[in-house]
Amino acid sequence: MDKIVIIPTYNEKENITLIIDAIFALRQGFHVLVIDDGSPDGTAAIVKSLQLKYTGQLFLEERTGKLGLGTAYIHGFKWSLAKGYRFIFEMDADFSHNPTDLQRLYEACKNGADVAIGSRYVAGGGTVNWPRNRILLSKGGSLYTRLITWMPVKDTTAGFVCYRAEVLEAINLDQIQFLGYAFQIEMKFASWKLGFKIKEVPIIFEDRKFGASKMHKGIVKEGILGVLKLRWHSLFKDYRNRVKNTGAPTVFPTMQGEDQKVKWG
Ligand SMILES: Nc1nc2c(ncn2[C@@H]2O[C@H](COP(=O)(O)OP(=O)(O)OP(=O)(O)O)[C@@H](O)[C@H]2O)c(=O)[nH]1
Ligand SMILES: [Mg+2]
Repeated sequence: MDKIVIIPTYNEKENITLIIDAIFALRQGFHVLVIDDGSPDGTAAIVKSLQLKYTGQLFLEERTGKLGLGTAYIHGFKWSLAKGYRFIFEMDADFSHNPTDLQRLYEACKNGADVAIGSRYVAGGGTVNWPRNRILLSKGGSLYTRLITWMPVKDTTAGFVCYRAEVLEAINLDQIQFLGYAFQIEMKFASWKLGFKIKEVPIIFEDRKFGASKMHKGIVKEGILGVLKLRWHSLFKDYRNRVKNTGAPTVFPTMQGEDQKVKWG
């Protein structure tokens, strides 16, 4: 029970078999957990059929509707902690993240980092085939986040990450509020505020070739407001204590908890 890659999916039938096969083809002992939000295209059924081939290494959690990337990951984090995994990865299904980079993130965590981020914006990192407006949005978002929060991370919206289990255990996951890019920013912000060591590992990020993007204006809006909220709460509302796990057991399974999120005061 060493390492597990969490892949959230919504309508990824063109990618899901290929990405799962690619991870197991590495033969580096990664297990995979897919969190599917009732994809109408039948992504979950494909995963179920692959489970026969990858028994005991490929897992599926199904939720009833599109509940967002953030709550999918929180669900996956709790599931993975409950099973005892020590290195827990976030990765997209659409090949924007190259499976061969998983081992580099793992090694960074093995060699001293608590959180290893696959980063587009450190030397050696970059993007391929991404439209100019997406690059601008992503780079602008990262810069904006750094200006407001002073967080020492270059790629703040990155979604290719390895967390040591200790980090996720230390965070009160029920207090993570956001869903889209802001979720990625908040996880890094919480890790940093709790004093964990974050390392950025350069990666080349490629635009998806198959399937449709789930990106929409609401995600950007949540990011812009969310960063201000994080800063405000860390200045005046004791964010650090709020997000620290005080030892109360995290509830699992979380389907109900996801609907009953604690609202920020
Ligand atoms: N379970 C679940 N997965 C989601 C949800 N929204 C997106 N995903 C998955 O999260 C991953 C990232 O979503 P993408 O649409 O690729 O988002 P993105 O990478 O920001 O956008 P693109 O660059 O346009 O691809 C993919 O594996 C999606 O299938 C959701 O609400 N629930
Ligand atoms: Mg994508």
